[in-house]
Amino acid sequence: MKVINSTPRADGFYMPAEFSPHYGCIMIFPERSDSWQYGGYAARKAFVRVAEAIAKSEKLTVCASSKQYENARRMLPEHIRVVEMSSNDSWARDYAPTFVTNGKGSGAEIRGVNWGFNAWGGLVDGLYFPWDSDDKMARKLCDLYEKDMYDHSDFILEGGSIHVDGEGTCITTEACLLSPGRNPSLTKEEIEENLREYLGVEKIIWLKNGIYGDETNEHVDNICAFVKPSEVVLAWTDDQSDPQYALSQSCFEILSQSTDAKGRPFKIHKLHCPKPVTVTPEECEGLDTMDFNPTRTPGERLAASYVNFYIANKAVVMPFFGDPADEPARRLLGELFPEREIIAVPARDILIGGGNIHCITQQIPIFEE
Ligand code: KQY
Repeated sequence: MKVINSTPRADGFYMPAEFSPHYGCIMIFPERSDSWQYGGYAARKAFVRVAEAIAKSEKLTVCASSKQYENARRMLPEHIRVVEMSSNDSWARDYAPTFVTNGKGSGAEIRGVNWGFNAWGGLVDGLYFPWDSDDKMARKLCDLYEKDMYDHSDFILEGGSIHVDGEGTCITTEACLLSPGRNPSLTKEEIEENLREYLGVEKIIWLKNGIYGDETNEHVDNICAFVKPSEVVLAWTDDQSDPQYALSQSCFEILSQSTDAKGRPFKIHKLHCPKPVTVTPEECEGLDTMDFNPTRTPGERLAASYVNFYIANKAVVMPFFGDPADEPARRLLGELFPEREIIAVPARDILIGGGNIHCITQQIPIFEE
């Protein structure tokens, strides 16, 4: 693996959209007992269901620690590759490389971008310490896939904080990218310049917020996602007494008044959230403490949203929560992705860890093998 001393944009590389055909996906097997209740048993089962759904239509590699390697190999079907790799937790979207490509289809070359990772805010408001093993994963995965790498590790960014349309547009949130634990010495304009250079985009759409209570400082991948160029789904509620109401309204206004990099207005599909999902005392009991503090408290609201889906080549893998909004969400995604099977996976055990299906998957574009 070679470290390239330029930027993707300068070399004609860009991050493709998640809905475009791709080679495969990376996940990380869950284990840490202050993230995943009862030692991660239920989370591992949920991850396996996500993995099986994704691997129906693309190649999947699951990274597992030396302690979990044997479990992972036994629980996952044999067509899923399992490799031993150390990490601090299981958020592939956020610290596996962001892959960029210089073309479409089988003639394309892909390269990885290694952003800096500091557990969603470092010593300011990060979610755990240390994060050094997570931070090394992009480099290790570029090596594993034999892909050259742009090293941009002096810029803090998680993959879940950006969405692109592959045609020059990036959507992100101010709450996250301008948070004091990320890149406090950079202005908004300088942050935009970094996104343009390393994602190969022309235009950044800044939403103000994401999902209420999202501990990542409100990653975009929980509130808004592209379903095709100039078409997005937006997490929504009509309940004016819900603090999410104002956040979703503000996103709607910004998106309605924006155009994408090609000058097209956005078509916005409202994807209604489930009723607030809160942590039970029993779930809290099953979580180990961190620095002598509980990681969750009974009644705490989790950042549940159906927008946190993964677009596989022939399927959309979506979370479901046992809520009346599950079925309407499944129907809407079915209408938006008529050529893909909609696979709904029970996601509460992933949500307790602080994220959902998009957060635990990182996509790899098509390349010349
Ligand atoms: O991308 C994410 N949603 C990750 C959240 C990490 C939470 C750590 N408990």
